[in-house]
Amino acid sequence: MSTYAEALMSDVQTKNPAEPEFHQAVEEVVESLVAVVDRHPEYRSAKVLERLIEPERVVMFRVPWIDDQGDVRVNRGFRIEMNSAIGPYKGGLRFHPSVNLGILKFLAFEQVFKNSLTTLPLGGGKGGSDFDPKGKSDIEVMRFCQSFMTELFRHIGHNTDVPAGDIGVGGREIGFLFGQYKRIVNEFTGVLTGKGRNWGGSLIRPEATGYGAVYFAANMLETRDESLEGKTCLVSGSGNVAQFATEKLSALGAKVVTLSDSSGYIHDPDGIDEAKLAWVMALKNERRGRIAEYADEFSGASYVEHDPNLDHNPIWSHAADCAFPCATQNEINERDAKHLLDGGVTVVSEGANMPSDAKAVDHFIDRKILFGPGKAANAGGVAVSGLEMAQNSMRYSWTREEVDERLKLIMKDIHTATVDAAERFDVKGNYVAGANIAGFLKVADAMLDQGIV
Ligand code: NDP
Ligand code: 2IT
Repeated sequence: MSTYAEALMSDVQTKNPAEPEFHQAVEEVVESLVAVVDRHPEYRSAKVLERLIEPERVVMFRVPWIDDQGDVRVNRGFRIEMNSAIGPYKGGLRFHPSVNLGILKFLAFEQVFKNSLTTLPLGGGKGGSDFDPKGKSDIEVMRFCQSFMTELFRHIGHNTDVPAGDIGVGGREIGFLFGQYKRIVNEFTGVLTGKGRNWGGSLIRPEATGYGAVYFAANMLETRDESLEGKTCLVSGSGNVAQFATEKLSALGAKVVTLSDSSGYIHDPDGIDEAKLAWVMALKNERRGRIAEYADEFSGASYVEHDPNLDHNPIWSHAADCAFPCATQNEINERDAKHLLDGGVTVVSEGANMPSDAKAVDHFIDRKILFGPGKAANAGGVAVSGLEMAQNSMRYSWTREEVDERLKLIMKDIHTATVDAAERFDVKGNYVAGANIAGFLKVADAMLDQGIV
């Protein structure tokens, strides 16, 4: 690392103690940008990087609610408004017991670059709560969402900050949040994305992140004159992103053999076809059950319980051609990366945010596999959120085919921008550096234009 990067990182660590995920996300970007600030001293003198790592605003608030037993519960709510240089803050809300300030800051930081890559005018933000929707009744989730929005509403707006879903926040939660916003503000606007079809949602938004990660993998494979047809794929997670990555992979002739949740993973060597996926969707989205049940339902499939004492994640040890991590951050470490490559994987497309840790990423890059980092590979979700905002502004909606076509084009543009930036800065084939640089340049130039704010 250069002295400049070292000084910057040391400052980040001192000012933001106990935020390891934020340090990890910043360090990767700073390493990619050393060559850029060397070539462009104007970014350095205007302290663009120093300003990018400091959120424009952080809101943290109490979320009190009453459970079905009549007991008072208290959770913590957050919204990180990271950067608005190129558009209103935009990014998801995560409801998960692990949520804390550092995790949301890493997500908000990555969102700034991702949103810039989409080619749409979207700034970056992220929010959420340590509330755990698992095991809660629909009414408890509604009470929680209403309390959460009763504070959040004053900080957001369709031209200010437009939240969406992430882990633990899907169509049900967005519905409750939107209902409460509309009730308080007395305005029907596109203040959230991922809305229901009948009340301002966009077709293809539920599918967009998973489909986009698959389109990105197809774009990477095309550079080697290959396609996804006939490829065996490992997918982790079994939520929104994993489900639609699996759907698109099957549609393109690939075979998905794994899925997981926080309790463990299933391996189905016969492949998770359309009928099996429909069963998984009903299990996860309606019955809200555990993925372990898959192995009881389908003969030939096996289930492996998560073992917190293992130093690796056995889902990544199965032989395959491609991997789509679609669960959560740091689910692939260096050992997992080695297992993936030993098992024949040559394509990794990150549906989740930062699922590969720093050493795993280094391993993928050293071995020159096709590695699509989350900022580029999973940008399809927020891109279609941007298209939802455009449709809301026009008070019009595009067909499924139109939105899917735009999503494909955006993913292709992101791929091209990433490849081009890597070439221009002498790191050809490195999608991590390419995505960080391409995402950075648009935001950095806007920040230069707008003065010291
Ligand atoms: P969901 O809540 O729909 O699904 C999350 C899945 O990941 C579930 O299977 C869940 O298992 C599993 N999971 C969550 N936390 C952990 C953990 N700590 N350890 C192991 N497994 C875990 O979320 P999404 O599918 O929307 O999000 C998945 C990833 O994709 C996240 O990293 C998110 O930030 C990212 N992403 C999402 C986008 C979107 O549009 N939704 C856009 C871009 C990125 P369990 O059910 O047991 O909790
Ligand atoms: O990480 C992400 O890009 C998301 N959770 C989606 C954000 C959005 O605003 O659609």
